[in-house]
Amino acid sequence: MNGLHRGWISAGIGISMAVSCGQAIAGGGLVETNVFYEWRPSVVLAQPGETIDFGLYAVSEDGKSTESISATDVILVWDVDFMEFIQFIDNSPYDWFTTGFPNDSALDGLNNDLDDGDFIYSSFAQFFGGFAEATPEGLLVVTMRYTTGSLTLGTDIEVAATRGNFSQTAILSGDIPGLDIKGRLPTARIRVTTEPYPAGDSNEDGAIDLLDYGDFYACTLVTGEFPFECRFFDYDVDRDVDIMDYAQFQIDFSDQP
Ligand SMILES: [Ca+2]
Ligand SMILES: [Ca+2]
Ligand SMILES: [Ca+2]
Repeated sequence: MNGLHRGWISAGIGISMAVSCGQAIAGGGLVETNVFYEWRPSVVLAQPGETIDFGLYAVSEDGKSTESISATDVILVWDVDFMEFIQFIDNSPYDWFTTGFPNDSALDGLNNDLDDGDFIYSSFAQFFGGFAEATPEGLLVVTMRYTTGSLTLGTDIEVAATRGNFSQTAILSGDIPGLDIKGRLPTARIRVTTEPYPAGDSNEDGAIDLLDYGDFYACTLVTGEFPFECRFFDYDVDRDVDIMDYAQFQIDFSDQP
């Protein structure tokens, strides 16, 4: 289905899902975690007031096989000072039976207000005609549209494992009824800035070289609040300069004049 939706929609018979899918009890056996969620994009530099579409993908973890999915529950948490939720876009290549925001007012009430920094999104696969399939390349589950707010060195849209007393993020298996097969959960990181600046090039002389390396090293030693001048080196926008950033700095580094 294509289209833009703000509320809960149901294709087919009208149903109301007040209860979100809970974590499965796997009959005393090992709980498999075969599918992980992923944001695309996961790191964004944006201007204030910019609209960004974040695709949420379900990816099969072993990189080879596909995994059958019967339902997904996703808790999103974000900071309303920096990101405003606009709507979800039902643009999955799979035709979900239902997709959207269930009424959970009898539970944690995350969906009583979609603009307060949290909600739980749910989708259910078709009962007949085939479940959804998470592939190694990733199945687009849904797209979440946000607009950026105030300037920030970095803010997150986090997929949270749990929220409140009842709500849980889950991916239910299509092969084993009730089994939660979710793996690791992603965070999208967004820097809101009016100042385009070259990553890695802290003295802005057009080269990423030993002159910048001195600054990079100094930024790795920082403790406490992340300094504005270290923004050049925080490639993954998680408000630190560490080995993850060094990996990209190393790739970009040139000692040529
Ligand atoms: Ca809410
Ligand atoms: Ca430089
Ligand atoms: Ca970093």
